[in-house]
Amino acid sequence: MFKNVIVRTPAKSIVNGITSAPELGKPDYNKALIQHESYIQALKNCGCQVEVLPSLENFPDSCFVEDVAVLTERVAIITRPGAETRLHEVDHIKDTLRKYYEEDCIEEIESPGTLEGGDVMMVGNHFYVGQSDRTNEEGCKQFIDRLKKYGHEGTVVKLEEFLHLKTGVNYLENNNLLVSGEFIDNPLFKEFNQHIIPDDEMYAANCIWVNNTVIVPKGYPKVLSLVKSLGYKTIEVDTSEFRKLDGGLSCLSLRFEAQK
Ligand code: CIR
Repeated sequence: MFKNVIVRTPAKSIVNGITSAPELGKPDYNKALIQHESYIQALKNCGCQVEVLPSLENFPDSCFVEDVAVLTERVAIITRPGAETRLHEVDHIKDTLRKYYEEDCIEEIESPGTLEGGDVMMVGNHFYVGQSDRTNEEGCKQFIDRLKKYGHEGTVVKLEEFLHLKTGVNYLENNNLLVSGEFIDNPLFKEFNQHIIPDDEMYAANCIWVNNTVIVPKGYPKVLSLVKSLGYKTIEVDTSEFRKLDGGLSCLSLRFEAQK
């Protein structure tokens, strides 16, 4: 269960965020704020206590707070983003994490390692980590070493196309995995009940399980009915403005259970 959630309010500079899809246009700041509010409300409806951090104008992508830390029940690992403009976002999360974790349970990824939280998928005690354009081999190695220190395990998944691991594969608990694109038929996932996301709704592979409810991006009817058919309660949240920057539901929060 996740009791705690951290989010960060989008900055006005969100219009200058990184995107691989400029053809979708720039995000509308006011609309992004409204969608962010609904996202917070959805998480509260799932029983989470939500801490809302202030916007950071110098960091256009900083509302994608998932990328700056990986939080487990035993350890907080501060990442080292591979996107240069995002590297120093981590400086703005450390103090917040100290409120939730003991100092000796806070770890960091160090240079030359890079790692972004979007590349990490938690399955109980096991963490899959995507080796991607943002998360390098050294970052994966450091991450798995840190995990082991706390009794967790890790597996590296090599990415060919997706931005992050969770852009294309997401765990919904109960052994259910949503898989899309390059992750379909990956032998690393063969033990899961795999549910294939159709190509025309690929963006919605990024759903999040929050305390037995699954939050699904609004506007993807096939994925919504798939998730419902698995027996989950669902909440739809519109993320159209974040999608313009390759951001999905998971990127917008850190979901965890605080240690203190
Ligand atoms: C970026 O390119 O870094 C942002 N525009 C999107 C980050 C999405 N984060 C995530 O999937 N965890």
